[in-house]
Parts: sequence; structure tokens; C-alpha cells
Amino acid sequence: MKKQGIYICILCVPLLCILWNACAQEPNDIAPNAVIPAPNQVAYQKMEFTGFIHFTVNTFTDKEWGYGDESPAFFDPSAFDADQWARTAKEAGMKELILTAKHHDGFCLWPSAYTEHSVKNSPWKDGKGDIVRDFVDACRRHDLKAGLYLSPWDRNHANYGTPAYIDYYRNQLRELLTNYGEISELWFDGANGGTGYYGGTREERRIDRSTYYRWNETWSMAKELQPDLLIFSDAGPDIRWIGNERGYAGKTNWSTINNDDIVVGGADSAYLNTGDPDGKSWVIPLCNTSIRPGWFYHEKEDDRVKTTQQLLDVYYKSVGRNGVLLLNIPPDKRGLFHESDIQALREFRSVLDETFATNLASEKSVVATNYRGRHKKFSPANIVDEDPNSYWAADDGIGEVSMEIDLEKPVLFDRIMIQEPIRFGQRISAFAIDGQVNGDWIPLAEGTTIGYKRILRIPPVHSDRVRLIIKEFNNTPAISHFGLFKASPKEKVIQALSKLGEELYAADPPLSALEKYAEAKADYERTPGDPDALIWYGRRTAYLGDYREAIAIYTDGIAKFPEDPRLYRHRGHRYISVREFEKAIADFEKAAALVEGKEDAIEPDGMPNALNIPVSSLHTNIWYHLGLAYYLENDLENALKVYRKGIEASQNDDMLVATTHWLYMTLRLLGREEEAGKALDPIRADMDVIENQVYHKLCLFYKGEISLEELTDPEFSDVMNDALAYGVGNWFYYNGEKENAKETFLKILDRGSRASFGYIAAESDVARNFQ
Ligand code: FUL
Repeated sequence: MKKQGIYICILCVPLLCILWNACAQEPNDIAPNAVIPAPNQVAYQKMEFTGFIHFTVNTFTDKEWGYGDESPAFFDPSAFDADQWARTAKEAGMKELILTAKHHDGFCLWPSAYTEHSVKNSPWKDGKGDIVRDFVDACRRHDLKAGLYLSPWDRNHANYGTPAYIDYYRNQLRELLTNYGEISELWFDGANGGTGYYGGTREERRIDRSTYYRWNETWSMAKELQPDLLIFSDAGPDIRWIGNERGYAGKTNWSTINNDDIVVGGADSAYLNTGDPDGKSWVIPLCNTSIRPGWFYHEKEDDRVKTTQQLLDVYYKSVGRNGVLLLNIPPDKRGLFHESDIQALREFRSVLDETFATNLASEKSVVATNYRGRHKKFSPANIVDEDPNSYWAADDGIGEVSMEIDLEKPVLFDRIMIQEPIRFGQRISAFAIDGQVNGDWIPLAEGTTIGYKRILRIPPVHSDRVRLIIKEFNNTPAISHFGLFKASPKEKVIQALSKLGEELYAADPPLSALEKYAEAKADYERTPGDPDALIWYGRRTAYLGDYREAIAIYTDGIAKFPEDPRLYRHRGHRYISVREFEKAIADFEKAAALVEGKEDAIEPDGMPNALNIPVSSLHTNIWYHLGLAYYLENDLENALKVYRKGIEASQNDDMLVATTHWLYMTLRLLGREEEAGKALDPIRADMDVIENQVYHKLCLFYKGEISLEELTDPEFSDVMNDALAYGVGNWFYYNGEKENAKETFLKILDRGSRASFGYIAAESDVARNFQ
């Protein structure tokens, strides 16, 4: 018996060994697609953000396209410093810079042996300088890759249009690829032929784009000289144009296209914008745009530098849509990046750094409906780890599959990042993301392609579980990374769509508001169990103009303190700000139900009046705003009922005049003129109004005690705000003076403040009555 046992054990050992080895052996990666990127293309895509530098005689002649007859004497930067370019680019997070070694005007920024039309005949450094040399050296000092733009179209060269020019062009390319060390990228733009100087002939020269340049030979020559080089053009071969100069990739964006038949300069931009799921070549989508309206520096554009918000928008529509962003910063006549551009880049970078500093899904537990062979190499946990090479993958042949991330507690986020391991190709063509909020699953976002990186911007949401559903794919799906982020408060999110369809963003908050916000936030973080701290955090957030985040904060508060009427009252107010009137009504109705039979209390004021005496109470604020929400929905009967309650609850003259004004307008719009007149009975000229002088005067005007002239008197027009203008416009309206009404409302929309109730009312009326 004992012997037998030993035998069995002896037999077991090799068997166990075999089994053990089988388990320990790493399974193979997923099979790659037929079209995959080359390793240097993967590396290029990972750079994400690169910079463009347009610099030539145009900088000095204030042109976008030089004619080709500009004297090299124009080129004389007074304080040229390529290190300033490289330092700025590096600080902004760029990984590569591309310089216009030659633009369409033909002027060469290096002393080419093949032309006199170059820096060697410029006064700069007495003709001894070489911008290309200084540029590549500075890039290397700052650990940036250096790329070059060599315009095929040359409006200076006598031979342009003949085969001799192609020799000239290739000779120049050879100089650049031989004498300046490693060049990472060559940029071939698509502007070709037209009028020009052409050695003095000053004529129009047309070329056949599909045959003239013999691109394939030129590109082979370039790659022989520098094998690691990547080539950009409409058609690739390595990097393609995104099809527009705003830098926006398509929401669907495949890295593959069929480029055999694409003619440089004659491509179908819609095709380039979305790529082609059936494309036979991997050609990276590159999104180029300029930080200013022009590609070259023009003093008159100094105040037209893209704002941080505009730059972020470009970022999300390029890097966030599987593209690489190439942002142009044109040096000025000094040969330096302008201070405004540097400032814009700094702010842009700091917002991005803040936004993406913390992945709220990092290292959280993830379960998937399926993972490949149930092997940890493909575990869903890989999508939230720090290893950029690890990935989750499904079993081959699987259908729709989903992953659920447990965030442990409600987490506030508004950015979702997803990445595919593109070294195996691009696979996913439909996905959706849901979030669990207060126990219910709600859809957060959906999309088509992902690719190297997809970032989705969504309104802020508090969710404790998030689910990624991968619906359609061309091969076994895989995900390398998943992230949830909360945008920096410095980044503006779309707050609302106005009733006229316009996107509304918050204006830049004053510093004092930011400081108070920071205090309130810190207070709340210290005492998260205190509803007052939460309310102040929400209010201060709203004063920054970030109503969406304020709403999310109150929503969080409601989950914690569902019986606190103040949270519904404040959230309802912000639903009005973002034009979601039905949600506002629901919140105020809930607040009204919660305060029923309870004592009223004065509300502290976040923006105190001159006497620092708060004039509104919880109850009156609920009625006032509920009435307004009904009014904005054009539900005048309900507005009327609510305003009557507001009048009853009013404890001071400020609330009384404010509510009476809206009550009066409501009655007039309902055609109940007599009742409207009666509603004004309690209004007298000698009331004790601290804050609401505008409403007081409006009521006196309705009563006929002051004239329209007096009401709109410039003396008073200091406070001629949206509320006053709306009252006047509406008075025109219900008195049948429709044209005057329209004009007044449009003036409010033109000059008013988008968050004011007068503005929102004018906007709703214009949308309803004047469109
Ligand atoms: C275009 C050119 O015509 C513009 O001037 C600019 O250089 C842009 C990047 O490429 O083809």
C-alpha cells in the first residue's frame, strides 16, 4: 500500500510539472489585425502633442503666403532665440517641433547651396546664420524631436513647374536630411501651384498634382537617408492630414485608410477626417491648427490668440479622438514666441495637468463578463493599472462584452478616457458607458471608435459603479486603459444649451470668487457631514459659473441629506441657470413639500447687498424660484398660484416688490389686467427696499407712478440691468408693441449676462415668440 502510494507520487511529479508549466507559461498575445502600426508610428502616436513653427519673410511682411519676390533683406529677427521656442514647447508638453524650413515663398531658413534665396543673403547675423541649425540644436537640448516642413510649391524658383525643380527640391531635402542629424518627421503640405514670382516671370504655373512631384521616389530617397523618419502628407505614407485646419478629428476616427489613390493636395477631406475601417494602411491622423487665426505672426492678431477653453476644445477633438495634435505657434518679428501665446500655452497645460492628475478609477476592482482564457495576463484589472503595456482582452469569437468598475463610493467625474492597445490594430467600432447613480444605471456616453485614445466629455456625474460595454469590433476586443477624471475647475464645461441653441460656458470668475470657492471647498472637505458646508461649497461653485458642478454637488448632498429642503431649493436654482426648467420645478416642488408647516428662516446671502442685510428666506426663495421656473416654461397658471403664495410668505418689502413684479407680468400675459392692477395695491413709493430697487421702480411704473423715461433714465440706468430691461420689453409685449418688445429682448441677449433671470426670460421669449 505504502509502495503503491510512492509509485503514484513518482508518477505524479512529472505530471504536475507538465501541468505547472502549462499554467505558468504566458499565453500568447491576441492575434494582431491585418493592418497594424509600425513601432515608430506607435511611438509617434504616444507623443500626442507636437508643435508647428511658421517663420519666414512673411513674419516681416505681414503675409500668409509670400509671393516669392520678397527680398531676403526683410528677414531680420531682432532677438531670435530657438531655446525660447523649445523651452516653451517643452513646458507646454509638446514632444516634437516642426519648422517651416521653406514655405511657399521659397525663402530658405538654412544657407542652402542650391539657391541665393535664403538666410545667407539676409542681414540677420550678417548672412552667417542658420535657423534650421539653431532650431534642431535647441530641440535636442530640450529633448524634443525635430521635424521639418519643406514646401513643395515654391513661388520663388525659376524652374517651378519643370522637372528641373524636382531635382532642386530633392537636393534641398538631401541637404536637410544629411546635415542636421536626426529629423523625426517631414511635413509635405498640399498647396500646389498658382501665381508667383518664379525667377522674375511673375506668372501663373499649374502642375499636375498626381504626377509632377513623383512623391514615391522622393519619399524613398528620404527614408534611405533617414530610415526612422516619418512622412506626413494628405496621403501619408506614415501620417495623414485630418482634413481641416481647425484640428478636429472625426468622432469616428480610424487610423487606417486606403492611400494608394490619394493625391497629395487633392484628397477627400471627409474621408481623411474619419479614416476607413477597411483601410489597408495604418496612417496616423494628425490634427494641425494654429494658436492664432493665421499660420504666420501678425501683430493685429495679438488679441486673437486662442483662449484656454478653445485650446482645450481642440485638444479634446484631436488627442481625445485618436489623433495627434500639431499646434502652430508663430514666432514674431523678434524671432520669439509672443508673450500672449506663451501665457495661453501655460494655462492650457496647467488645466490639462490638473484635469488628468488623478485617475479616479485607478486600481479599483474591475469585473468583466469575459476575459481571455481567464488568465491574469488578460485580466480586466489591467485596464486600471499603471502598466501601459498590459491589457484586457476577451476570448476569440465573443459577442458584446462589458466590464464593470467598482468605485466603492459615489465619485464625481466628467471625463472618461479609453485606450486600445493599438500595436494589435484598431478594433472597436461601437461602445457605451453607463454609470450607476443612486442605485440606477444611467447612460453616460456612447461612441464608435476608440483607437489609441478616446476622451469623452460628459456633464459632471456622481456615480459609484461604471460599466464599459463593448458592442462592435472587427477582431477580438482589447482595452489597455480606462480612466475617469474630474476636469480642473479652471476648465470650463458646456453649462447649457440656450433656448436658442447656443452653447453656454461660464465666464472667467474673478479671483475673489476663486478664493472663496477654495475656502468653501476646503471647509466641506474638512466637514463632509455638515450640510451647511456642502451648501456653501455648491453656492461658491455656482458663483464661479460652474452650474453643472454645483448641481452635482447638491445631488451628492441630496443622497446624504434627502430631507433637507435647502438642497432641492439650491439645485433647482441651478437647474434654472442651465435651462432645465422641468427639473427645477421638480426640485422646488419637493422643497415646498418638505417645508410645509415648518417655520421660515432667513437665508444667508452669498453676495451681500450694500447694507449686508439678507432679504430673502428659505420659503420665499422656494416660491419665487418655483414661480419663475413655471413662468419660463410658459406655465402661467401654475406660476400665478405660486407667486400668490410667495406674496403671502413675504416678510419684507424687498421680497414683496420682487414677487409682485413677476406676479403682475404673469397676470398681464394671462390677459387679466384688472387683477394685475389690484396686485399692485400694496406697492408704494416710500417702501423700505434695500436691494430690489429695480423691481420696486418697475412696479411703480406699472402703477403709472413713474414714467418710462424716468424708469430708463440714465441716472438709474447704472442699474439698468437685465431684469429692468426684461420688465420693459415684456411691458411692450403685453401692450401689443411687439417690435419694441423684440428689440428690447434682443438687446438683452446682445449685452446681458447669460445667467441673469432677465436674460433667461428674454431668451425663452425670443425662442417662443420671435423665431
Ligand atoms: C498649408 C499652407 O498653405 C499654409 O500656409 C500652412 O503652411 C498650412 C500648415 O499648410 O498647406
